[in-house]
Amino acid sequence: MAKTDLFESPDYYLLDELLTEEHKLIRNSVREYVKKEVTPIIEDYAQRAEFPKHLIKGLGEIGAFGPTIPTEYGGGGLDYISYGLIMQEVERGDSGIRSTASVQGSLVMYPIYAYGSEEQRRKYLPKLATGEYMGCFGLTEPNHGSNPGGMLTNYKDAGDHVILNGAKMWISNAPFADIAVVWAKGEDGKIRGLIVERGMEGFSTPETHNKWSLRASATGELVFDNVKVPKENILPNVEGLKGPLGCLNQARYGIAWGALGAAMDCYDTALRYSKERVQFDRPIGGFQLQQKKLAEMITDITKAQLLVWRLGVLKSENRATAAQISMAKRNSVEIALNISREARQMLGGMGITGEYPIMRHMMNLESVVTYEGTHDIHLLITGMDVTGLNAFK
Ligand code: TGC
Ligand code: FAD
Repeated sequence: MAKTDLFESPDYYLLDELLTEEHKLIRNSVREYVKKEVTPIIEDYAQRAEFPKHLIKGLGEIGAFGPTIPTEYGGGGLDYISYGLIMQEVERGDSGIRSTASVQGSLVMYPIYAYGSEEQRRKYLPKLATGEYMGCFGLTEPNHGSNPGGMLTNYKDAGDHVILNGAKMWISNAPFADIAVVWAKGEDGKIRGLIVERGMEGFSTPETHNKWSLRASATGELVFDNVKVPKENILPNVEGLKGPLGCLNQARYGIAWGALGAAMDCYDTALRYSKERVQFDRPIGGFQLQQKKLAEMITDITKAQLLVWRLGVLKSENRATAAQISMAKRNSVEIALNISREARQMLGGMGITGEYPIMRHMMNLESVVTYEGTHDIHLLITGMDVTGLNAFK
């Protein structure tokens, strides 16, 4: 049954005053889209573990694919606050839908824009911006997740093309993607990005099943068995691990805002429920223990909103560091997970049902806290940044 979306966004410190009219317009139009198109159907798709493919066109129309890519390539030409607000609103609907948008914009369009040739930009970006083409990003391998530098996927020179071999796993959008930006080692041991197209012989994308998290997002493997990739599909302007990690900066930034959207939805749901649900002849929101939960939730949301807003300003000025982005990604996901767990308890038994979005957000966030760098990896990035000492290896 389609659900009515009563979401009201918390703004305890009047942070709307920090936004321009354009920011608010973008945020509100995405919010309306999510209320109309995503929340009424998302629970059913998540329960069935199916990606709602019909949303792709609309996501392209609201500018969720490549908001910061220049308009001449079909992107939105927007600043980073706008990008963040779009991700916040989309993830308020569902982290899996935000994943699709993050991968498309930050992990497929961004590397083609930042590292690609002019021909590659013109060939792929406009179609990716509308959703006519969908993309995925292959970095993680079965034996190389947190340590992507050890990857085994490799390519060998064969004249006008290269021969690609190896496998990637846990790849969002893989089962339906038209193209994959794949990171692989050349014979010189250097990592480069290749655009692999669906239909190339030896390239397959088996779907990953039985996920308890991000059920409305399609995840799969990328398998390369002597795939002939034309040399013109190699991204010419980057080599080394900084290529994929540069893309992750973009996506992690989007998650820092996105996870807050999920947190806000859980808080808003719990707040409303606490005023309506009566036990011992009183709304449960009148009990101190429930108020403690709500007060801590809104405090955490407000602090995180300030952090991502400031990060957005720095990012728009090209001054945000990778370590600052790590801190914000980690913080937003941590508070969102805690809020989802507390909010679920506030709904009692109803909290475990699909009548409310909280349990879905909570389960989704278990992926968000792992992908794009795990919680602990981001902590180590902060640790290394402040001490100058590397605790990874
Ligand atoms: P390290 O030696 O530190 O660095 C290698 C080179 O990369 C440079 N670099 C960065 N460049 C840009 N942005 C960053 N954030 C960067 N971090 C490092 C670095 O300066 C160096 O450059 P150069 O010129 O000297 O070569 O690398 P390391 O091997 O020690 O690894 C460091 C570590 C652990 C932090 C890194 O590998 C890491 O972040 N691991 C986590 C892996 C990860 O996040 N994977 C995500 C896969 S994609 C995904 O999850 C998509 S989910 C999408 C969705 O559905 O929403
Ligand atoms: P591991 O690296 O094996 O880590 C296991 C544990 O060890 C973690 O707790 C980790 O924090 C800890 N650990 C590792 N190294 C250290 C260390 N040095 N010090 C202390 N602790 C350490 N990848 C892509 O390339 N593209 C995608 O589109 C994509 N989408 C994904 C979608 C989903 C739903 C999921 C779950 C994952 C996705 N990933 C994707 C992969 C994701 O980025 C990895 O799962 C993540 O980077 C962690 O790698 P791993 O799972 O191999 O865990």
